[in-house]
Amino acid sequence: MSAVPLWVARPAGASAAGWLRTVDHKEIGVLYIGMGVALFALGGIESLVMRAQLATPNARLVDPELYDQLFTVHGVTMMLLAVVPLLVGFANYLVPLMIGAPDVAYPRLNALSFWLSLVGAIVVYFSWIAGGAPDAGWFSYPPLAERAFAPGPGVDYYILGLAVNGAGTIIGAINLAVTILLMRAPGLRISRLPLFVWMTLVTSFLILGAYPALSGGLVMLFVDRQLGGHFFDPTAGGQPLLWQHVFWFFGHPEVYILVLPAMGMVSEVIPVFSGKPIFGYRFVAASSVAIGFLSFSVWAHHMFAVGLNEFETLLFSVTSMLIAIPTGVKIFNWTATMIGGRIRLLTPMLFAIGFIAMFVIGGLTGVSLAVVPLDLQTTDTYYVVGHLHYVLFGGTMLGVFAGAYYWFPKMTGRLLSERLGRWHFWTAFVGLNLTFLPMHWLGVQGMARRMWTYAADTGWGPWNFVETAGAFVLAVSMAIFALNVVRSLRGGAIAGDDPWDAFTLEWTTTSPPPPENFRTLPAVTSRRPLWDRKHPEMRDAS
Ligand code: HEM
Ligand SMILES: [Cu+2]
Repeated sequence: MSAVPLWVARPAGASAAGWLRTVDHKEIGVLYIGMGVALFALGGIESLVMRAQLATPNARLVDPELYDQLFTVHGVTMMLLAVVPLLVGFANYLVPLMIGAPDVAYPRLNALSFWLSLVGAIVVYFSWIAGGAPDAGWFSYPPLAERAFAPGPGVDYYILGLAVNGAGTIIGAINLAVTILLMRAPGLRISRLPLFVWMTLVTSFLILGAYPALSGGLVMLFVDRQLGGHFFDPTAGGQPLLWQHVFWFFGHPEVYILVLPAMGMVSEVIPVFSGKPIFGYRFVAASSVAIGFLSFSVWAHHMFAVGLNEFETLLFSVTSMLIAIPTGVKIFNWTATMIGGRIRLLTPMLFAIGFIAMFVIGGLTGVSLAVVPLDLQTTDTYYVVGHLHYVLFGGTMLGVFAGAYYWFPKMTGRLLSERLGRWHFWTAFVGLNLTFLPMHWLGVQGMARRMWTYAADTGWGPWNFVETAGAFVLAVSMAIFALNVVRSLRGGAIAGDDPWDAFTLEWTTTSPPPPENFRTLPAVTSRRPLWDRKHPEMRDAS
């Protein structure tokens, strides 16, 4: 045994060249997470500029053209370039460790995925200095996105960037799915997979179903813009609505691509911090599969206002409401896991509980939007902006923070500070509700989304001011997290292998794990292999 921890001697750790050529899943995971954090910061800055512009009526901080670019790039960033890499990064790092594998199935392909994703993001951002960022919204509807209305290169950078980024994401999904299906430790049957791994598996299939639709649509839009095509051009017999169908066939599953992994993280945190196995494991896993299938059957709920026929309206309204069932199953199971448990209210658990509460709000407003008459009143208003941020910030991001506090010690060997963690949680919780709750009221009062300013006599000023104040509270909250990470990396408490008294395989190896992940693997005879080793008398039979 050498005195120097093995990870210090890693090839990548020492040099930039090492990071460029690494094919280790943990290091690629770290690269992905780094990319996600950087883009999340950019998307956050864009949102702060928008919120500053909207703080008071008749503001002139940015002009309408810039505002269009800001909401477009913010949407693209958050939906595709920031949070997907964050989640894929966690999956990359954790899945092999949680299934007792030395790496992913195709390590070199894994590096390719990451670099394609990053290059795609850079191409999108390059548009800022190459003649103007895209400005047709994150879903880039034609004819607005056609050359006649968006003559600058912004939408072309959007197309090229997302195509390259999407190729990376698709390859990454294949890699994760094959890894989970073929590389599990002996005894780790599918029915014993940790739930984060389950949800990563479902997410991988969602990516494989959804992203190719986006790629195909992007190619068609590119043909329209650059090669004289007319796919979406109504003046030449094209169909603008075709884009909407193709885009939302991707776009709705994308929401679950962002939400399911976060649900998976919460499904790991809640049982450990309740000192109990998850309640209804099979239902939690099966409901993920159900959500996966259903998510491909709801896309036109984004299109109720375009004039669908009665059958389509009814169909997409009903399927959208059906999704509430498997989602409700999960909420029920998490809550039932907590009931009667020995709850340790540490930071990961705080974020997990916050996730449930906020996701319920976002889910309920989602169901309200599936009610077609209500949707027709509120579509393209701030009600929708409020809804989607409860799902994606209140849901996904709080889930990611739960996972970040939970697994940071495994990845770095250091614990994050609980005191700063609590500050981070409560400022995030207060900030997000201040920012996003009043949006529902403004939306119902008629404030349209994507408006760059508003008149004083609308009366929308005060709530907008509250929202902007909330957004800056959120910014402070993110700064507290950054401080926490930096301080812990410098001198946080040493974590040890298993700081949370956890259940699953990743906690049996050192923190951080050695290059080969495991020196010895415990026998897997249940869903909680580490728990069984610690408490042989309480071994469960599943
Ligand atoms: C950091 C806190 C955030 C703030 C303060 C914020 C704020 C905003 C604002 C002001 C808009 C523009 C509304 C409009 O003019 O229509 C917007 C749009 C949007 N945001 Fe955020 N946001 C945040 C985080 C997120 C996250 C985490 C996601 C997704 C993971 C997200 C996804 C979106 C999307 C998809 C749009 C719509 C863009 C479009 O209309 O094309 N946001 N956000
Ligand atoms: Cu949807």
